[in-house]
Amino acid sequence: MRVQVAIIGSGPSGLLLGQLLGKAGIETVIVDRSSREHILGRVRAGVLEEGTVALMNRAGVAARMQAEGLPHDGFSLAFDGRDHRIDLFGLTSGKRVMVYGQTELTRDLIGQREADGHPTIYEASNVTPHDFDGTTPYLTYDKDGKTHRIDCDFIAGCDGFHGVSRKAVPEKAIRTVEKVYPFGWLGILSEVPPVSDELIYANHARGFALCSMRSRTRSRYYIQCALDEKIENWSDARFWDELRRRLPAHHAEAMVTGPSFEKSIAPLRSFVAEPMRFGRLFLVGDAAHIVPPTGAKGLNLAASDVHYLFNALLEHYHDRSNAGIDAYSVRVLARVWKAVRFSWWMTTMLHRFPEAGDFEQKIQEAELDYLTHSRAAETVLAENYVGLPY
Ligand code: FAS
Ligand code: PHB
Repeated sequence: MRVQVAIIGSGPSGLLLGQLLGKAGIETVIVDRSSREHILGRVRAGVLEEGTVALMNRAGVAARMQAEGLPHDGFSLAFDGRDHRIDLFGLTSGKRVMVYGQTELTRDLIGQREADGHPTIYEASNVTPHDFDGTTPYLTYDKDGKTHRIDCDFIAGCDGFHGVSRKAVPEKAIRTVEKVYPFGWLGILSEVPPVSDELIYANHARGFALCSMRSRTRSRYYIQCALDEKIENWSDARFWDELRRRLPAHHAEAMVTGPSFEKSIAPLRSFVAEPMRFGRLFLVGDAAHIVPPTGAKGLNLAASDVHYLFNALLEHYHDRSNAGIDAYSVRVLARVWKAVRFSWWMTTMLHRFPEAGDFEQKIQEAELDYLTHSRAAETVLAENYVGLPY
């Protein structure tokens, strides 16, 4: 098989890149180690920046998102028993975010890829990028008892944090920076109406909590938990009780509870690999960077990487210019690090750190107090939350 761009990974990065390239007449194949069903069953992000929405529009897969997604003009911070609303729309001169689950976005992208007849190879094992430091890179993978080869011009490593692409780069050619947080998020999905029309990020002595949603009838809730927590120790009743204890009384009393149909624990880390381009191999999305979900940036960073790489490849094929390709890593990392900073800042401001002393606690309270009394401070939060310009 030969294509122009071989994509490893059928998550949001790979699918969005594949859709944009396909619409531009650039041939791709996506190779993923997971099954189609497993990929469609993943529950992850819930908030899309305007840049991500625009890319979905440009990719021609935005119809359901526009019909079913929930535009949000603000969210609330809850602490000391009260709420403080951050008016995203007012503070950013009209920008907002779209609440639309990553699961649905993935479903839309897979559906459109199949409708357009672009190939995806699922359940491929030993996917390996080769010769990407030269001009004739290729992939190999095993399936149905045979080893297959895909020749290509470029390889997009869209295979997430645990993928093969980053690990295929010689150690001396890549630098990584990591911060692991001393807690995780225990999240549930439940077919109950959300406690509020907008998201609530809660700072509480018992730990962080987040009230989010997937629709007006489906809620997504998270509570900060210890890293060694086990799902089996968390009945629905225990989760609901703990969540309500971390919210102001008026939310706790109004909360509609019900059975969860998804329950999971995610660790929190900040991670960046530099650079993000190695000859004809590009790292995209979680393959190159991870942020704690507090700032709702993970999926959106993947989208902005795709924006830069798509335009760079378009320049290569349509304008015979490699300027975008050569600038890819510097351009994406400039935006990545600002999102890493924001996600770290939101996480540090809203979570309880086991090792925090009185000083750190007072700083956290001062941060929240400053935010609720300064339009300038609110504006900094708002412009980062809706997404900095590409
Ligand atoms: P993905 O990890 O989504 O996709 C990578 C794909 O590559 C997968 O399909 C995988 O099967 C495939 N792959 C991996 N290794 C391979 C190999 N060796 N060969 C072939 N294929 C391979 N972000 C938010 O903004 N908000 C959230 O609330 C949030 N919650 C999250 C919860 C969890 C548990 C996780 C893990 C992430 C969460 N994220 C969240 C971040 C998440 O949304 C990512 O940013 C997003 O999935 C990134 O998309 P991709 O870069 O496509 O990587
Ligand atoms: C979610 O709805 O899953 C979600 C929303 C906002 C975040 C993190 C997760 O910051």
